[in-house]
Amino acid sequence: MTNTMIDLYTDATPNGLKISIALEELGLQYNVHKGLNDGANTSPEFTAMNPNQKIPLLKDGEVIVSESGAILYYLAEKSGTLLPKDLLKRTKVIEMLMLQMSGLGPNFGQLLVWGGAWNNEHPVATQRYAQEVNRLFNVLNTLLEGHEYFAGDEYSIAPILSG
Ligand SMILES: N[C@@H](CCC(=O)N[C@@H](CS)C(=O)NCC(=O)O)C(=O)O
Repeated sequence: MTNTMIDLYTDATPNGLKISIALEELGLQYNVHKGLNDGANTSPEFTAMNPNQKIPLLKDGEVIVSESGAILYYLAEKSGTLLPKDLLKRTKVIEMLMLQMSGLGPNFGQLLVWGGAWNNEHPVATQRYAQEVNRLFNVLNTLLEGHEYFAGDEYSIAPILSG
């Protein structure tokens, strides 16, 4: 593992916290940059690193990675931990990664916007995302049944993503 100082552009959001948890679990040193203050994420400097203008973003020397799932995957590969070696177990962790990034994350985000930030102005939209989030919570409960963590009994990036 290279020992360059990691720079984390983040904020107190669910996606941002995933990366802080992983870095702390791995005991890696890192500098934190507030990513959403005063339009920091739309500044020319930040946009040059991530044209999508979203946090979290991780800079590790020459390596610049955005998307919380991709960052967790990078940190797992870099450290050689948090991903099972066995192909099937590893694939189950990737399955959880995909489910979180494509299902839970976006739907929960929409629920917070329609139901919270926009004061439930359009109840039908809030209801649509609330239903989907509840459905996904039931899926998570089922996936946890009989297992220590999401995606099996080995600690990995899966519980960090979904916790
Ligand atoms: N799929 C992305 C989502 C990133 C995302 O939506 N970040 C939000 C904060 S959690 C953001 O940067 N919002 C600022 C904006 O949209 O201007 C990930 O998992 O990293």
